[in-house]
Amino acid sequence: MSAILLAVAGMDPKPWETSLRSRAPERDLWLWPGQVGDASDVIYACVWLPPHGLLATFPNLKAIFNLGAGADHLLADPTLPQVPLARVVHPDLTMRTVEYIVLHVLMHHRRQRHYDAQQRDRVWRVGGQPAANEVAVGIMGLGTIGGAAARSLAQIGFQVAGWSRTPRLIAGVQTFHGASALDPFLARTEILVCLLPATPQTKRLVDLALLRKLKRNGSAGGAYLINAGRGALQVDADILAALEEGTLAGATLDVFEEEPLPATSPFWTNPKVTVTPHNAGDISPQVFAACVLEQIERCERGLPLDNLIDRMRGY
Ligand code: NDP
Ligand code: OXD
Repeated sequence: MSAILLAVAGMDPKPWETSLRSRAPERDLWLWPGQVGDASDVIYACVWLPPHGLLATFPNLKAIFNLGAGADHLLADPTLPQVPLARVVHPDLTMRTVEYIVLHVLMHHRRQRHYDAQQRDRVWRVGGQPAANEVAVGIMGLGTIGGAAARSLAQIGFQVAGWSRTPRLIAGVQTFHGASALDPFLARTEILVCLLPATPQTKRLVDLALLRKLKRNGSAGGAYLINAGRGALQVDADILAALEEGTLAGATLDVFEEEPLPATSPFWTNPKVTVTPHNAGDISPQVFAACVLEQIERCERGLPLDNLIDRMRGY
């Protein structure tokens, strides 16, 4: 027997189960918790936020497939089995996240929240509006998703720059890399987009000191922050302080230090903040099933898996 385990927490497993079963009815699929038989039968695991310790209970596991891009939750499990760990890399996930970034960059650039407030108050007043080519957007993280977002924003006309760990070249995008290049990158950035993985090096990077290094957006008076990477990258209290003192004119947050965002969080009611429930880049279950089954076939043919997480690097 060789079974595939599906263990997802914090969301409905049904669509993932249905997609895997319909694409591969011949395969034995076990749904955790509940439909799990002899642990030694499990060879592959498809997971999202599984409880730490769970994967270590399957002694014959050959590979782990993360349902999303960021595998920080898995890497934080001290008992994670030493088998290949792959993430999803697919245009479906990339372009959904790019949609989100473009939407929120434009929302801040066009001061949409200000016009929403005017509409609520039945006010007809036209404000000044810079062109995209007068505004500097900076993207932290120039990987699969950050790179695609940079290209899309550059195409709209924004002055786009990106910051990564190692050098990256993207046509039409000014690139910075490494810790020593962070300050010059921030100094030219009016709208900061975070698309970094959560690693020991990036944890709590977005704090008040970092936000104060951003360039003030001319028309808004403060800079803007969009975080669709991970909540661990930011210090929630410092973002609130930056909004309060005017360093930030607004923020869009898809991720938080604690998720789900507690009902008592001041982010919910802050008029300068847009909150979304970590849904910037949902992947479709059909696409996920196709990717995983392709990976399993590679494994069975003795080929190396694609899109492996590098455990030393942390992403
Ligand atoms: P990639 O692994 O393709 O890219 C990561 C980027 O971050 C790379 O450019 C990398 O640099 C850079 N980076 C990593 N560590 C550092 C560091 N210490 N200093 C500077 N740059 C660094 O990831 P993706 O683009 O696919 O996804 C990025 C993250 O976005 C995911 O890890 C996940 O956490 C998050 N995400 C969130 C979603 C949501 O729904 N909110 C949806 C999808 C992703 P280098 O190029 O040198 O390797
Ligand atoms: C993530 C994802 O990593 O949704 O958050 O892919």
